[in-house]
Amino acid sequence: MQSPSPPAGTAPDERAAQALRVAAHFELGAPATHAVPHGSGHINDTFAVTCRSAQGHVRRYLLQRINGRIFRDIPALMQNIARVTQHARSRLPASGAERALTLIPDRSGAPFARDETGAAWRCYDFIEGARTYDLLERPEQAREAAAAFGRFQGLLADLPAPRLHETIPAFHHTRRRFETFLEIVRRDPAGRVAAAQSEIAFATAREATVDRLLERHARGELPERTTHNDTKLNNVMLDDATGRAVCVIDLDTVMPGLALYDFGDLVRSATNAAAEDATDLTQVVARPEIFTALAEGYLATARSFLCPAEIAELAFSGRLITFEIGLRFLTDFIEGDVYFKTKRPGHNLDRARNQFALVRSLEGQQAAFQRIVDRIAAQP
Ligand code: ADP
Ligand code: GN1
Ligand code: MG
Repeated sequence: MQSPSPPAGTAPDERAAQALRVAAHFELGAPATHAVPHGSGHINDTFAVTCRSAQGHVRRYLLQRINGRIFRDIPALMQNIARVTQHARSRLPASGAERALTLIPDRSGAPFARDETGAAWRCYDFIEGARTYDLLERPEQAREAAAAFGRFQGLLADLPAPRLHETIPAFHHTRRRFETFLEIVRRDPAGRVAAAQSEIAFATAREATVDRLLERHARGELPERTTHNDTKLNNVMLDDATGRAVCVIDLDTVMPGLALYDFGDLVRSATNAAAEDATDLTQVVARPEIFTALAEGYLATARSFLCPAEIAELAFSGRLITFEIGLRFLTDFIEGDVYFKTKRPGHNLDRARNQFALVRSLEGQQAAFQRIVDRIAAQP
């Protein structure tokens, strides 16, 4: 490619201009005329690219600069995504409204292209007439999202061997996340430990929860499955007109995992009455009616393959994954904001405080949420 990547911190319009240049390396069928930053993901740089043919036909694509600091083996990552999208497409009924992401190859037929700096980019068909939600607006959206992720797990149950690559090793290994947190606190590389004393105390006091699912997995009670592992609400597209789930997206972490990690992250991202980074913690509560919709939606599509031990841990999984992601935000704050994109000083600490407030709310409602799961699971 001709143009180097703009360095981190480059103005958004310059980044978009680079996306436009990179678009020329993919098989888009018409020249790219316009690129704008898109979405609110914390990991990749995402752009909506518009192409206009000589006849005036307009078509959009989703172009992403893959975060190469986080994903160390891009060929393996993209091999996973190619296998998963092909398999999902072959399993989804052609007549249904739901679809799989479609990768657009580069001009050499490869599933990604590298720019002059070595940064990797990929391109998908743009899913039109649908959108993602950072903050849930209606319980029906929770039901749809949870049903879509349950269906997604079901679609991948018969993915032919070999096992998918682990794109981020030990991604949901909560014990290792906890050990990393302790190590970063010990090193205090950015001099921020003093600013996070009460959050560190909150996390340290909950060490006892981190092994529960890992131990049950080690005992053979919770099976390994192919899971999404990043099931936050804004990783599923909902149809603008019908509200129905159209496509599960953000497939970077689809790999071996526990089904409970997916349900847990739905609880984390959908039950919160406030945004993930809201600083008014009085607004951060886990909404029981949303939890009910999640459990109903997820069990509607996943109960046929889940085992009793998985169903028994659904309520706990929300609390665990909310704690785990809060711990990751806190670790990143202490380390100096090296992982998640941030928009303001202290952003990761705000996110950690928010997630820990949600953990408190989930802890307080644990018995009630367990009864909700038990009631739904008992229905024929
Ligand atoms: P990240 O890993 O940074 O979260 P995502 O793959 O989730 O990146 O993409 C960021 C956002 O871009 C999504 O939340 C969604 O709103 C939008 N998006 C992603 N893929 C598509 C697509 N194929 N069509 C339309 N919008 C998309
Ligand atoms: C990241 O990529 P995105 O924004 O959908 C992160 C998830 C976290 C989430 C917290 C690969 O998700 O693990 O739960 O932020 N993805 C990765 O909002 O680390
Ligand atoms: Mg995302």
